[in-house]
This record gives sequence, C-alpha cells and structure tokens, in this order.
Amino acid sequence: RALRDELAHAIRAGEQLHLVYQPIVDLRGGGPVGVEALVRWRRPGHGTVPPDDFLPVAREAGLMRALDRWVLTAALAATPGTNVHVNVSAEYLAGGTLPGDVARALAETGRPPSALTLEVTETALIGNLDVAARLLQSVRDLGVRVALDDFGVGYSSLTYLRRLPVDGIKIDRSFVAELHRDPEATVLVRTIMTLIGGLGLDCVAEGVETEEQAAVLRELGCHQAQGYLYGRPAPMLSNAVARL
Ligand code: G
Ligand code: G
Ligand code: MN
Ligand code: NA
Repeated sequence: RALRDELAHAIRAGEQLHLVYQPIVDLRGGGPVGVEALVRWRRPGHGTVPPDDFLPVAREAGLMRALDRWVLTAALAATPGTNVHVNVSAEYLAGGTLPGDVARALAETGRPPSALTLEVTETALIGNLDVAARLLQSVRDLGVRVALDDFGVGYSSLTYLRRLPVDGIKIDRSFVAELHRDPEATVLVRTIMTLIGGLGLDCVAEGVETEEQAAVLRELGCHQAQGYLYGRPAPMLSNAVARL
C-alpha cells in the first residue's frame, strides 16, 4: 500500500502511533520542569519511522490536523503530574478548531490548563497573522501557555514576536550548537535574550549537548533547556523513573 494510505490508516486507528517524551530542565537547579511530547510511527514491517520522514507525507496528504489533534489528547493523558509541551503545526492552527480541541482535551483528561504548553513553529507559520493571533489568545485565555518553536531560523521572527500573543520562545538548536566555538553565536543568543527579556518572555534552549553550552546559556540568562545532555526522547516511564 502507498505510504500515505498506511499513514492515514495509522492516524485514524491511532494504535500504530506513540509518543516519546524529552525532558526540559531548569538550568539553575538542574531539575526537571516538564517534557516535550514527540510523535513516532511504528509502521508495520518497517520499524519506527521518525517524524522528519512521515510528517511531510502527513502534510501532503492533509493529515496534519488529525495527527496533531491525536497527539494533544494522548500527551495530556499520558503525563499526569507533569508539565507537557505539545507541537502544533501551522495546518492545525489554521484549521481554527484549536481552542475548542484544547478545552475538550483538558476536560477529557482532567488535566489543569497550566500543565500544557503549545509549541507553534514559526517557520511554518501562517498566512494570516491576525487569525493566528486570535486563536492563540483564545488558547491562552484558557490558561494554557504558548511558545514559539525553532525561534530565530524563520524569516519573520520579529514580526511574529510583535504580533502573536506568546509566553515564550524556544531557541533553535542551530544557535545552541555553535555556542562554545563561535563567538557570533554567543552574540546572537545574547541579543535574543535581551529581546525576549524586554518583552517579558521565557526561553527554553533546544539541543543542549554539552556542559559548556549549558554554562553559556545560564550566563546569558536562559533559565530552561532541553537536549541530549539531559535526556533523549523516551517513553514516559523512563522520565518518571528519572525523577525518583
Ligand atoms: O522527535 P524529533 O526530534 O525527531 O522531531 C523532529 C521534528 O518533528 C521536530 O521539528 C518536531 O517539532 C516535529 N514533531 C515531533 N512530534 C510532532 C507532533 O506531534 N506534531 C508536529 N506538528 N510536529 C512534531
Ligand atoms: O523542532 P523540535 O524542537 O520540536 O524538535 C525536537 C527534535 O530535536 C527532536 O527530533 C529531537 O530528537 C531533536 N533533539 C533533541 N535534543 C537534541 C540534541 O541535543 N541534539 C540534537 N542534534 N537534536 C536534538
Ligand atoms: Mn518542539
Ligand atoms: Na524546536
């Protein structure tokens, strides 16, 4: 069968999809503050397919909204007592059902809104910024947080920051990767920190792999981080055990 038919079936049935969770830590204390949910597909006969291989197919086939909606509820249900970040594609946001879906998913799972952060990818954003801003504000009115994902690599970062109601950003890992060897990367991250500090926004640094990177980020005032230094995406059980 064609890949996209198999994927459509997997998303409808739900059972071949699963989630892994990557820890997000406090850079000052080092302790866990939450997890990001990341989707995986166990394709029969092919093992586990990473999202970079099947999200483009889902996008092409018009399946992103169904996929992200499934992830939203599944991630909330699987992470009791833990703050969880969920990715929201531009397609899902543009569909207009996000505020209602979020309210329903919180009610169904009995989770508090404060436990949920939605990550909106700025590179994938958005024909209509006004519509996106209204939808995100509706979600925030529920008490859910919104973060701009992959911050800094898009064409319109500053416009998005100004026009979209968000609580924080995630600094793209391409900046973090260069931090301890490229002085210009440090200048860029310092500038990003000044910018978001002035706007009262939070930051999570992505892709932190070394103590040196963590030290620079701490010095620049970034308070949260995610990356292989702290943990790879893994089943929730591993995260729970790691916290004991
Ligand atoms: O898990 P991994 O680091 O391989 O993820 C690769 C990319 O796929 C990342 O950009 C991530 O944001 C995206 N991604 C992972 N899970 C989801 C999801 O549930 N929904 C959306 N829209 N993107 C996801
Ligand atoms: O775009 P998003 O932030 O949702 O992407 C998360 C992706 O980044 C996942 O695919 C995850 O596997 C990957 N990732 C997470 N931590 C690290 C890291 O420390 N180094 C690298 N190279 N990739 C990472
Ligand atoms: Mn993300
Ligand atoms: Na990201």
